[in-house]
Amino acid sequence: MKTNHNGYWGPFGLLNELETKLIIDQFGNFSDRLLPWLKGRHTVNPLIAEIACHPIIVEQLKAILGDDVLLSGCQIIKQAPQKNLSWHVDLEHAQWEGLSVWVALENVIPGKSMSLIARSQNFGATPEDFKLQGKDLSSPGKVLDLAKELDPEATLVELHITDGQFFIFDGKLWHATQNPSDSPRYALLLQYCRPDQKVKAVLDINYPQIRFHSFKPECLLISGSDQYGVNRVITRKQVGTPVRKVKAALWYAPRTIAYKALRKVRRRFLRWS
Ligand SMILES: O=C(O)CCC(=O)C(=O)O
Repeated sequence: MKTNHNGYWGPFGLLNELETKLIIDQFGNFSDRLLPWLKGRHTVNPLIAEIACHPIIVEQLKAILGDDVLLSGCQIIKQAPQKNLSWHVDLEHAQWEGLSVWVALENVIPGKSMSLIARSQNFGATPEDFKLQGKDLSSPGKVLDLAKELDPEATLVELHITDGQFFIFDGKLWHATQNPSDSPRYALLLQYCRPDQKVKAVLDINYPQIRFHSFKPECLLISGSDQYGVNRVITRKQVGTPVRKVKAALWYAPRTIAYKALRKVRRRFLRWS
């Protein structure tokens, strides 16, 4: 993977207001609860697969990953008013090498919604590692001070991105999101890799922990071909077929539902995490 010094690329223009609304509507058209796994919407939802294959995104990805590209996972993310997601890396990209694309859909505020530490993809450690060591990462200034100890040229970037635009980042880049407004904020996360990377299906992300399903997830071929055969690869034509939707809802999704129910019981009665 040809990464650049900063660990991110963009923002680039992609969607108009109508298109961003159509993506948000997919929440209602196919509930998250019926997905084969948390980040498996691309297997059942043709519109999301279409956006993931958008030529403007693919052109940028090919310049970084080469001609052969898979979509390993995706998620429509609703961030509640006044909520934030503290500093982290995309934990799956600690397991396999990949890129994330974040598409701003609604109520993204330029300079206030997405924060990055440029060059942090090479730190070899995550913000969670430092939190576990007792470091204070409670403000962007403190995160930057720590980052500068690791790389004096690291910088804090409050990304100037607006609804309809996307940016690409190395999965190991430190980032955080905030919604300082009184309305929900929506974004689409798309995760890509080369076909030689072995992808797993995310079951649960609870920073700094990530759990995976035991089944092999379906990855969508975005460009080129798969010469490796380490993943289950599908093409655009296979996305959202009735059989795939029924299997997602009746065979795969119940595993996530059962896991969540069990987790609730453990937390309530056994105080497990
Ligand atoms: O959109 C968000 O609030 C979170 C996106 C993100 O940082 C992630 O999924 O890793």
